[in-house]
Amino acid sequence: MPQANDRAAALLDEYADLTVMTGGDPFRARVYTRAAKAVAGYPRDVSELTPTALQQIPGVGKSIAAKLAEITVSGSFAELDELRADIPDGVRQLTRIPALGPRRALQLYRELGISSPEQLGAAIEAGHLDNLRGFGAKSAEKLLRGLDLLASAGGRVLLNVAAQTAGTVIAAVGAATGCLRIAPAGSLRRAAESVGDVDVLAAAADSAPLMAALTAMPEAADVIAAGPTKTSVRTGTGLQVDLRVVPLDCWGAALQYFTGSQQHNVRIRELAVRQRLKLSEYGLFEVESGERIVSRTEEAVYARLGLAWIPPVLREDTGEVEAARRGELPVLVEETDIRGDLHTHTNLTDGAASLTEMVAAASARGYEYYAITDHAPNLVMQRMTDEKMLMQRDQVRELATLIASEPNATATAVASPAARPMVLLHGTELNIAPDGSVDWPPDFLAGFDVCVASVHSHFDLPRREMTRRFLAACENPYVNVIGHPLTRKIGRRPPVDVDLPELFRACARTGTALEINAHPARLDLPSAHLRAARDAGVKFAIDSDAHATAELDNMQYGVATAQRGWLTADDVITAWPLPRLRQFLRKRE
Ligand code: DGT
Ligand code: CA
Ligand code: CA
Ligand code: ZN
Repeated sequence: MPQANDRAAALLDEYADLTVMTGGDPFRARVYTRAAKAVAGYPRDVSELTPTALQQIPGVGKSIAAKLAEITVSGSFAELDELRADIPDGVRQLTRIPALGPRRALQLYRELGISSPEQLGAAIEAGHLDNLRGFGAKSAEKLLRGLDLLASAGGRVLLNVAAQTAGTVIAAVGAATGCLRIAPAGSLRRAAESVGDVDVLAAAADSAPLMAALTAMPEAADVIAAGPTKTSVRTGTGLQVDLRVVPLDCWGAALQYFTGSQQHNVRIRELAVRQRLKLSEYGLFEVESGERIVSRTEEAVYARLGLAWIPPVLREDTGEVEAARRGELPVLVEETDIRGDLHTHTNLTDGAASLTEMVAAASARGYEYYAITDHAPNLVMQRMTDEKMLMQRDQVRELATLIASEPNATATAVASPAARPMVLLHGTELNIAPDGSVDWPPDFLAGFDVCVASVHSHFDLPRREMTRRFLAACENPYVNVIGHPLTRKIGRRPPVDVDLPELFRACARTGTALEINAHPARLDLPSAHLRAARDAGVKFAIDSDAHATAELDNMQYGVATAQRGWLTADDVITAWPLPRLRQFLRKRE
């Protein structure tokens, strides 16, 4: 996705936040939030579009198009600059604290002069919030928890942000004279759920042109360290990039070393020592003679240690070394195994694209089946009604007929390069109420092909009630998938408190799948819980939860999360052929 789009989207978002904070029209703010999402997900570079072309972006009218044009020219727009002048930047930082909305952030600023997360922490400790209207003891406690979460997220970024930065670096450095090989390493290569800094490894005889290419990048705002083997820069948004350059004959050993994790490397090195070998980023050496045995490929390094090559997603020292020694590594689910997506939205609720646009984009991915699952009525702000849902169902059925009769239709709304027509499923994303009930009665639910059910409110229920709530949802014969089960947002919202073993047992017993939500801010169910769930008999739906056509690509992060949980294609219902999936969806029989 073009970087100009992300920058423009961030500014529109900031404008929406500041509008709400200054008591402006919340509807106007929502228009900007929606446009920001659409811009971020738009496949073409907004800085290269004419005002007319900009208005083709969903949710972008004349006035927002003008602002986007202004952003391209000046890096900002006048109305935003005006609002910025009223509110210190730190106050907007406050809104990044989970549990603190824009209005209450402004209240803290106006009434107590608090203009940064640090000042907020100090004010809570000093008891300054105790007598503030609308802030009870409970909310002070929540705010402290939110501050902790913000701090522990530290400077870490989400996987997609790291991947994008790595992509830009690899394009620039890879084009430098003498670059023989280049690849991401570190936590990004392992697809960890957040990334502290981006590690890139390159091979070249002379590193100078590669290092120069890195420091010359417009994104390299600061050069932290510059040397012949390692150069580190920081981007404008504060993300560090470490570039290491090694001779080609050390490539495999260096890639193994810099991929980590550190705990995995410690384990591997112990194994080497026991074989009177020494492993470093330069190669695997015989201790006695000092002779280098292997270093060119990772496969050779692992093989010489008596191990099968271990996929980077498994290198966390959670049993992978032992499994590799015994030849018992799992055959991990791959992105090419994925046959469909069971959780996606359109602009009927909070998506940025129309039904036909989403279906066309899904079809272009070659899916065998695809479910549209817009929000259900109890999420009030989405304004869903029975009528709207039924009307959408008619549209879905019509579109399905069209695809079936014209699988290669290009003149019509759906462009499908797939030889086989994609099957459309009509579904919904239900809301699990605190008592475990969902939006509609059984007879209405029976009309859907698939139901995802998610927690979207009352995140703070005590464990016993939360567990009962999930169990009731599992018992509902129409609920097929529990969406983003822990409802955490990485670095922003903690997971709900639920008895996981009990939830897993209920899912297995009732034939309810747990989602692996692929959105990089969610990655939920988190990989750390997947093995326990699988061992309890749970099946998983890897879903994009796409709210824009470009977000269908997030599937890769869901697959990586599943891999980090050691899952195979058989564990994943969205990797199953349609007949097997349909049977699973008929849980009530
Ligand atoms: P991050 O950046 O916090 O998301 O996590 P990593 O795993 O990318 O960590 P990073 O960037 O500090 O180092 C990249 C890899 O390099 C790490 O996974 C293993 C290797 N490495 C770096 N320093 C050491 C070290 O002191 N000892 C060992 N065994 N390995 C290291
Ligand atoms: Ca790193
Ligand atoms: Ca690093
Ligand atoms: Zn949801």
